[in-house]
Amino acid sequence: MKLNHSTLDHLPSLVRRPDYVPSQQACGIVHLGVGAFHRAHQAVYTDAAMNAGERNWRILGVSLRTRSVHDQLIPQDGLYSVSTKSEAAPEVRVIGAIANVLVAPENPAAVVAALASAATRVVTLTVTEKAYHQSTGGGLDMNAPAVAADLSHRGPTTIYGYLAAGLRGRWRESAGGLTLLSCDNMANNGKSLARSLNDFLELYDPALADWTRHNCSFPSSMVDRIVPATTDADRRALSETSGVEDSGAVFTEPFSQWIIEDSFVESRPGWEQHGAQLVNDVAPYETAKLRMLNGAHSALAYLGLARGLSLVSEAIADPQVGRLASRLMREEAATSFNPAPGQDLRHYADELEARFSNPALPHRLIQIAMDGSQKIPQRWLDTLSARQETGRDCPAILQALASWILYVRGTSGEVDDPMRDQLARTWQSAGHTGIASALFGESGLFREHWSASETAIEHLNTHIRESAET
Ligand code: CS2
Repeated sequence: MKLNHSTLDHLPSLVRRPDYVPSQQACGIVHLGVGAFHRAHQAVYTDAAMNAGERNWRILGVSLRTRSVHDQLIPQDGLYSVSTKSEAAPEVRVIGAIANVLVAPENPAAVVAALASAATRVVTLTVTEKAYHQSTGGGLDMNAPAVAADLSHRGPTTIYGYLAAGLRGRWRESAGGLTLLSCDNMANNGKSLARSLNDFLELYDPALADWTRHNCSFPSSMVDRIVPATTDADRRALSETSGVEDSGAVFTEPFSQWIIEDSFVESRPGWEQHGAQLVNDVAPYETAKLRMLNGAHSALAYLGLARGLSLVSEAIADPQVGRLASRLMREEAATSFNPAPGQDLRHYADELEARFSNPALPHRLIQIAMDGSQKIPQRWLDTLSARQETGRDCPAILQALASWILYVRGTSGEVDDPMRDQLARTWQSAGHTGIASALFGESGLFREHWSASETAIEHLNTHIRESAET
């Protein structure tokens, strides 16, 4: 049975559906980046709020690049299912929270109008690290061609161009301020968005920069749910087991966490009634998640791929790779920052190992290996830097980092990374013996994040040499 409004009441009873009539609810949120993660995370919390009786919080989704999600969801009236997979029986739930999906390049004016609308009170973002166009030294990369084009009003194509045009519309129409809630895996994601947008607006329209500083808020948030890319086999299995044909289906683990800095300028759904936590300071949770979960993920990815493995569950089960990921989390990442009172990092690491081992959720290492240059600063380099400052080394991270360095050389497969060409050029000029220092030495490409000690460079060189010999 094809999923859409008219079939909603006829779905098999094992499939949970919205307790509200989706088409009768107006939008209150614009979400940039309606990928699988958003559909399995923020949209689920918002759906739960509307199930509990809150009204008019549907989400207008925006795809910044391609039309694939639009083509999956629009013929289904925005409906899609989320299946949780574990050793227990899968649970399938239809989500009614997404009202529409705009494909930004095809209709930029509609995206700007939605951002400017007084009905929109919150803008959430899951656009991935690279869409923030951070320079390797931190802050907005004004020289990125897309940013430069938006600055000279030849856009919009970047998040900054869209937000600037939308905010200008709000200011002109007196539509009120906005909460801009970054849900991407970056350290201080809220502050970082605020700073980069402010840098952009100062050049684009300084008066608008001022209005934005006074009328908008940028809470930081930590988001966590493992959501592998959906495959055709997943969709077929869903149709066989539940009778639901759903092009927009997402498959995820039962675990879900959302910790949000409590700083909203306008109303918002009561997400905290449905599992989210509103706190004053997200930092310790965000740091633990980025350095432990994501840090271990990236290590499993590069070390696992080098050994010919393809899934996270295989890599964590591999005695050497699994032990290294465990050390990275427990001995290096967990000891690199001050936890919040009551935050039990040992228990957190135990939970993470169990989640990585979930046999029912095939999570491909290649998906995690993507965009490494954007991920390793907050996943590894911050840990390396914090521990180096207090004279402690990170043998596990150094081994993983060496594996990434070899990976981005591109000799064992296509590298999917916005810095691919720059990394390839660095490899060409520095070679095996100079690459570690060209990337992480005193004047290396990533020096703002971590300037490696001589000993660390030696360790990296040894790992690189040993790997080249095998
Ligand atoms: C992963 C994350 O793809 C990746 O880089 O490490 O997407 C990870 O699955 C999520 O952050 C989990 O919350």
